[in-house]
This record gives sequence, structure tokens and C-alpha cells, in this order.
Amino acid sequence: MRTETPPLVRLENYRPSAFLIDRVDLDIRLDPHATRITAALALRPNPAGEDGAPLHLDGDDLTLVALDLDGVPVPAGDMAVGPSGLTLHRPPRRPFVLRVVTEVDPTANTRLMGLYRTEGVYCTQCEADGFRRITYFLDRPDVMAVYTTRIEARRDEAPVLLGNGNPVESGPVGEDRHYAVWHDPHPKPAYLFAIVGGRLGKVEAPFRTVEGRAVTCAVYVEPGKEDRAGYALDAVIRSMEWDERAFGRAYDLDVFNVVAVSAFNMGAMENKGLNIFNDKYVLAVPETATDADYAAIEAIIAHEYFHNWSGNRVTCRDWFQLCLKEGLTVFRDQEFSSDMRSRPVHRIGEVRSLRARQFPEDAGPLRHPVRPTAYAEINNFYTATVYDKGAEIVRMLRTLVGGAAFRAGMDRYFADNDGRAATVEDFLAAFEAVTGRDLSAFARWYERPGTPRLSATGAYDAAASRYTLRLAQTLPVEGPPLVIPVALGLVGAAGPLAGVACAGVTDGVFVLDRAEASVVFENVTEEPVPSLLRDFSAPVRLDLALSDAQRLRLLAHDSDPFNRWQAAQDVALRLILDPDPARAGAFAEALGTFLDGEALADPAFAALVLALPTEGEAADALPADVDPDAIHRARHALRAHLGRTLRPRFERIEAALAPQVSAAYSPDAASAGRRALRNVALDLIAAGDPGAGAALAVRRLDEAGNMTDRLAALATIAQIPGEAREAALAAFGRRYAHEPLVLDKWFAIQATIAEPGTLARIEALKAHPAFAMTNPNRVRALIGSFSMANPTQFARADGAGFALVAETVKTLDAANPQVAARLLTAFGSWRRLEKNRRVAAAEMLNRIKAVPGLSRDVADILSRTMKDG
Ligand code: B3K
Ligand code: ZN
Repeated sequence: MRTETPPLVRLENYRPSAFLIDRVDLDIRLDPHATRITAALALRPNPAGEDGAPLHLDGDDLTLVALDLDGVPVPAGDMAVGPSGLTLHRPPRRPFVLRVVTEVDPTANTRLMGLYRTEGVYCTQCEADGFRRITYFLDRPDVMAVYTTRIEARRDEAPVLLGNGNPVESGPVGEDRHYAVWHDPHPKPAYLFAIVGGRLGKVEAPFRTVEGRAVTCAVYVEPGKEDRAGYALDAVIRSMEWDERAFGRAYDLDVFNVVAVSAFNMGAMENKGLNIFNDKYVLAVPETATDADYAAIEAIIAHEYFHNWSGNRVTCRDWFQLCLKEGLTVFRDQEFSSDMRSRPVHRIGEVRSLRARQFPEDAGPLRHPVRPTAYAEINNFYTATVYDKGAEIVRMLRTLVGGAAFRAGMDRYFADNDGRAATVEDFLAAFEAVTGRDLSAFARWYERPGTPRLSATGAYDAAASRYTLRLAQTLPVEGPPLVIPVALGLVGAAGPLAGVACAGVTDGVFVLDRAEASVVFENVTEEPVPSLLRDFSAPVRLDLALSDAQRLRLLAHDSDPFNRWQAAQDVALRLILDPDPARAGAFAEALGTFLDGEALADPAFAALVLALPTEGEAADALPADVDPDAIHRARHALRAHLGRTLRPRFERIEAALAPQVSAAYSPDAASAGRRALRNVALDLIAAGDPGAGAALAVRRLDEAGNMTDRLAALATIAQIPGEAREAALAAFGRRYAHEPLVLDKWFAIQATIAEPGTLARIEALKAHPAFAMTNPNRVRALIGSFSMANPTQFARADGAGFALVAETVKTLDAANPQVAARLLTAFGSWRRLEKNRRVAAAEMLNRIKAVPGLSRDVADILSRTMKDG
């Protein structure tokens, strides 16, 4: 057993490394069970580091074969080797070369960190601390070196050998082996190191950078699946073009490789010149991938590519600065997707996901600042807070300084920090330098945990034609106020009010940098409805008491698409939390008018307006004692009401869209929007009339020419008990028996059926030949979807849902702690449940706690989840 509450690493204890490594020469002989790694490390004392310190190299699960210093074996008495690394007691005070020979077993590596094998392919994952599972090293991001990597393997086992940087040479070794040498001229931290070896097919395309460099871009996949790699390759090319145009960032190597592997702990990894991807985010053809998959592939390809500048050329000084690369890169990929698709529709999607994942995190025991100040296990900090709230901070910064100054600040940041390991302070300093502004108050966003509340009250003085808005901010944790950009406007009975004057509002934005402030609008000739936080200008919770009628005015007339959507969400949320037939009727009527007017003009937007807040969002809006069954019932009743009242509209929409939807599949945003609207309509028809809905869904399943429509129909019928459902599920399972990524969708749909029988269904699916605890995608599809997207069954009052997830966490922890820990975060909101469920959750957490030898990953999440208060 390691320890119950793992020790903390603290930001305040950061010290520069006592040694630096300038060059790394690696020779890696791939072997399924005994891969041998020879590393020549050119070390020197760090002038900024502690003088006279011993040299401690990190290591994890390594067999040390040999160690010599400047060609002389290191005597046993001069060193110590332990489970966390290797120490040289008296290292030289001058530059020297340490040659380290280690051996690892990639086949036995079930943690999927370091060097491992998946479906016979050798690959690596080094972020955050996997390189120490390959060789002994200063495994910290502020130690940056130039790497040359020679990889050798049996030709039949690994005909393709890839490394970071540019290919230098390759050739045969004896009868049946071969080698390849790769050189990466850009100094990088060890977490960006990668190699791949295996049988892989590829598609490739040339790209010429704005600086004139000829680049070959390639996407490697399982042989035979090359036809599924085209969309990802196209997304690479579009990302390269966009980063040149939008941020002035050009690519800097002769090759850019993407490799898809089947077992991967996360989505993808931005290794220099050799991005390694979960195949879920690469492989796509219309028969197996949905519109959402295409959009995710585009976004993640872009995200990893954009890291080449925001993360790789400029990296992080230490892991506390993780948001420096992640928040910024999420912001960059969001901007890319917004340019490729519909900006307002994309923004709504970003906010939905922020509210679904980050808001609950920020309100529960796993809450932490965007820049944490302490961690026990850094891999547990790749969170929605660091990524998505981190991106919101960058977005607010752009709103505050304006587009032109933002671009100038980004240019300055890249210029000043290129080749360096930087901090959040360095980032903000670039914007201070170009704008002359003091951003120290804004910087609090990085430090203050919890979601701020913004409350607003308005008063209209008809005689003076004046409207006064009082804004106040409160934070869950005491402290000085935040700088909150509030984009706003006033909406009259027929549309946004023009000719209104307001001091303190620039380009439609008021900056609230005090606890409270008043905003006074003059020339207001009718009582307005305020439209606040347009485009979701800050990641806060807004308290603004409006009537349904006022909100529905915003839906009908606001100029800001985000707030139009938000208005419908707000009305729906109130109806879920506080059902009322009369108000539901008025809501349905307003939606009907909206659909008549614009559904066909912007189907993607209309589909979002019809998508009610999720059960999770409804739970998140309650202060305590959450009863998921009550929420489910109320939400379903509202859906059923809309389905019945709006059915003629839905049928008209269906008829109008049918010809376009049945045309040849194209993944573009407009076509996806049409499919989305038609599928939401189907789902609401089914909510209102399950019999008719099931029949329609069966017909759609037969007719569907692509996975988007087929899966939507399956998801609809899955929530309607009966023989038709069982037949549809069985047929789908047979049809895609040999398509693991499609079976994942099938697992997920069944895991999210809101019925008590789901537990037995999941137990049966665990025995399905395609299910494997060793593949994170399978676990996430079946168990992760259950815990994250089936609140009534996960949080069953009898505790059986919690038990299922707890059992999985316990089993998985021995093999893959990172995935186990991530699964455990589903318990993050347990204290907000009603009493019986709370007691049941506590019991399961205690059961996990009693398991001897928990990993640091799981022990860390567990101890924070269980901490009082
Ligand atoms: N940087 C990786 C995530 C690494 C997670 C390590 N536990 C992918 C990304 O955010 O781009
Ligand atoms: Zn990233």
C-alpha cells in the first residue's frame, strides 16, 4: 500500500533544476517483452540551480542494466537506485555525459504510460510523467533538450518506425531487423517525446508553409482503414492554414505525423511532430462516425496541432502552469472550429459542455483554481477547470483588450517565450507590454476557485427614460473581486433598443471590477428586458429575476444568438425544477412561433433551442438534496408536453428536411444541423407519443444512410421499453460486431437507459466479446457513460449503481490507475444528493478506501472526494 493521503507537491516550492540536459541520444531496440533503451544524456550544472546538490533522476518501473559517466561505470557506492529513481551522490560540477541502459516490458505495461503495445503497435505516452518509465531522466518540463532517436525493430513486427522531428536515415540491420534515426532540432521537455513502431497504413498530403517550408503530413492507421483517415488528414491541413492566418504561426519541421492507436488513456497527445491519437478521434466514414465524431476529430486534430506553438515551442515551467498550454490551446481550437462551422452554434456547444463538466467540478470537492497551488498526482489535474475554464479566461482577456491588442499580445508572448518554459505571469506580461494595462486584478481568475455569481436587478424610470442596472458579484471563497466582462444590451418589445446611451459600456461590454456597480442607460423609451452576459462573456452563474414572458421576448427578439438560446434554456429549466402546466403551454407556444419563423433557416440553432437542459444541469441548479428521479420525471414530462403540442410542426420540419437529409452524406456543419434538427424532432415526437415514436425510429433505423441518423434513431428507441427496442439493439449489435468504435456507441446507449434493468444489461455487456477492461474506450463507453450520463441509475437509492462503478474502479486500479481515477470522479457531486443516496455513496467510497494498495491516482481523488464539507 502506497499511502492513504499522498504527499503534496506545492507551487511555492518550485526551484529550478540543479542540472540541465542539453542533448539526449537514444537507441531503442524494440522487443515485445524486453525493450532495451540506451540513453546518452549530456548534462551540466544549472547556473540558476542549487550549487552542490546531488543529481536525482526520475525513474518508474525500470530495470537498470548499466550506468556510466563519461565512459566509466558508476561505482555502486556513488549511487542509489529506488522505486522513484536514481541518485548520483556526488555528480561532477562540469558538463558530463551519463549513459543509462534500461530495460522495459511494453507488453506488460497496462498503465498505458511510457512505452506500451496496443494491437501489436508499439507506442508511447509521456505526459505528464511517462518518460521516466522509459529511462532515468530529469522528468520535468523546464528541462529541455535536443533529441536524436534511433529505433530498431524486427521488420515484420514493425515495418513503420516513427520518432519526433525529421527522419535522418534508415536501413537494414542483419537479416530481419531494420532501424530508423529521427532528429528533433527543437529543444523540448521529455513529456513531448514519442516513438511508434508497428504495421500501419497511411494517407499523406503535402503542405507548403507561409515561410516556404515543404511539409509532408501523414496520418497512420491500422492497415485496411486508410479510407477512414482522410477527414483527419484534411483537418491537419486546415489547421496548419488557419494557425498561419489567425495567429501567424507556421509549422517548423519537414514532416507532421499523426498515428491512431486503439488503447489510449485520453483523446490524443501533442508529441513534437508525432501526435499520437486515440483512434476514436481519427477514424471516420459516414457508416461508422456521427456528425459529433467528425466535429470532435476536427477539433482535436486542431488542438494537438496548435500545441506545436502553445505548448511545445513555448512550454510550461512546471505542471502548475498546465492551463498555460491547455486553456490557451482549447481557446485556439474553439476559435478554429467556430471559423470552420457556425460561430454562435459552436459557442453554445462550448458553454453547454462547460456547464456540464466544469461548473459541477467547481461546486464540488474536486474544486481547484485554474492554476492549482498543490497536487498529489498531476495526472488528476487534466480537468475541465484547467482546460475549459482556462480557455474562458483567455476569451475574457481578448474581450477586455480587444481583438487587435489580443493578437499583438499573443505575438509578443510567442516571441518573448519561444524555446522557453513559461508561466502564467509570462503570458499576462506579454499583454501588459502591448496594452500598457495592469492585469494584476484580472490574474485573480487563475487563483480563485469556484464559479462566481453575478446578480443583476434592473429599474426603469419611464419619466426620465432611464434604465438602471445594478450588478453585483459574489464568490464562493472570500477575497478581492474578479474582473468580469459583462457583454450587455437592452431589448424592447420589437427588438434591441437603438439610440440608448450608456457611460461605462465600451463596444457593448461593461467591466465589473468591483463587488458591485450600477450601469445607467439613458434615452430608454420603453421598459426594456436586459440581455446580460451576451455570448457568455464570463464563466459565471447569472442571477437575474425575469418572468417567462420577458425571457421569451429575448428568445424572439434579442440580437445575440447565445442569449436567445439561453432564454429558452432558462424557461425550460424553471419548468423542470418547478413544473406548471400553464407556463409550459406558453413556452410551447413560443417555441412553435420560433420554429415557424426560423427552424429551416438555421436548423442547427433550432436544434439547440429544442434541446432542454440536461438532468445534470437541473441537478446543478439545486442547492442540495438532489433527487435524480424527480428531475428525470419532470424533464420527461416537459419533453412529452412539447412533443405533443408541437407535433404538427415537427412533422412539417421532417417533411421539409427529408429530401436534403437523404442526399449523399457530407459532414459539413449545415448538413449536420439539418440532421440534428430532424433527430431532435424525432426524439420529442417519441417523448409525446412513444408508440408512434418507436415506429418512426424503427423506420429511420432502416432508412438511415449514415451513422448520425442511425444512432439518433437507436438512442430514441432505446428509451422506449418493448420488443421493438430489444430487436433494434440486437440488430445494431450484430451489424457492427466487428466495429469497436461503433460498439462503444452501442454500449453507451444501453448504459444510459434510465431504467432499473440497466444494471443487469451492463453486467451482461461486460461479458460481450468486444468488451475489454484493458481498453479505456470500452470502459468509458460502458461504465463511464453510465456514471456520467445516467443519473437515475448511477445514483439509485439502493446504492447498486454506485456499487457497479466502485467495483470497476477497484478492478481497474490495479491495471490502469489513470483511467480508474477518472472514473471515480463521477462521485464528485455525491454530497449534494438526497440523504439515502448520499449514505449509499459514502458507503461505496468507504469500500474503495478499504482496498489495500490503491494507486496514488485513485487515493488522491478519493481523499479529496471524501474530505469534509
Ligand atoms: N496534453 C495531452 C493530455 C495529457 C494528459 C496526461 N494525463 C492532450 C492535450 O490536452 O492536448
Ligand atoms: Zn491540450
